[in-house]
Amino acid sequence: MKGMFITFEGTEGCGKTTQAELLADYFRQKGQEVLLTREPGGPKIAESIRMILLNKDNIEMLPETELLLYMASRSQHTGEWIIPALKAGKIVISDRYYDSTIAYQGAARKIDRNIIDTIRKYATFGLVPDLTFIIDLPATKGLSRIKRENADRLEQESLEFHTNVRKSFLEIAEEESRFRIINGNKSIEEIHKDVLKIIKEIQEGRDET
Ligand code: T5A
Repeated sequence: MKGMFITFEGTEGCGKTTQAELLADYFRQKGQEVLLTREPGGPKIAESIRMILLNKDNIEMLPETELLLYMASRSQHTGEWIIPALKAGKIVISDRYYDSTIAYQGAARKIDRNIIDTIRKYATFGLVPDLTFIIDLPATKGLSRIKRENADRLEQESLEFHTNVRKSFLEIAEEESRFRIINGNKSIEEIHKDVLKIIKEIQEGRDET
């Protein structure tokens, strides 16, 4: 498989990071070059913005500021890391990308979707993932995996907030063919197998064309 942009999405503690790492290992074992990265974050400037966004002391942050900071972080990440890696033929796996903004800042913070889509197109240079896994898990179950004393600013939000995020991911998944919903209520190994099944189907489809 040539360069491909794969993203993992879902609610807090759904197991995205674990699955993104396992998939990166799978590709590396096959001899493919992989950029495994995350949002908010990645390059230095984007990681600095991440610290502002997740700092639980920043309770006064306005939804508008939050949206623009996520997009600023994403713009640097996409332009500095993701696009050059894809041009070099690498497989890029990102733990979250702009679908998280639609779910968190759109559905949960109630920012107009048209505003998000307009800024998103500019901030990402129009880059859309080739494949997006949504690891679906009830918000309560994911949150129970996170230690409360370590909870960041977003994780501290209400159960209603996180339930809206989950609902939104399931709605977004209906919009484009790049989405695959994975049942997050299974073991780590079983979910990895489900992810690999989809990857292999896509590889076979590509080989036939
Ligand atoms: N955000 C992000 C926005 O609001 N807008 C945006 O545009 C973007 C990009 C990022 C925060 O920013 C928000 C969303 C987030 O609130 P983060 O620290 O990167 O914050 O946190 P998350 O992305 O939410 O990721 P987490 O690391 O908290 O959770 P993951 O990645 O879902 O889960 P993972 O793999 O780390 O696993 C959590 C725990 O569960 C276990 C793992 O071992 C680990 O202990 N686990 C399982 N246990 C049982 N069964 C399984 N199947 C398991 N899979 C994993």
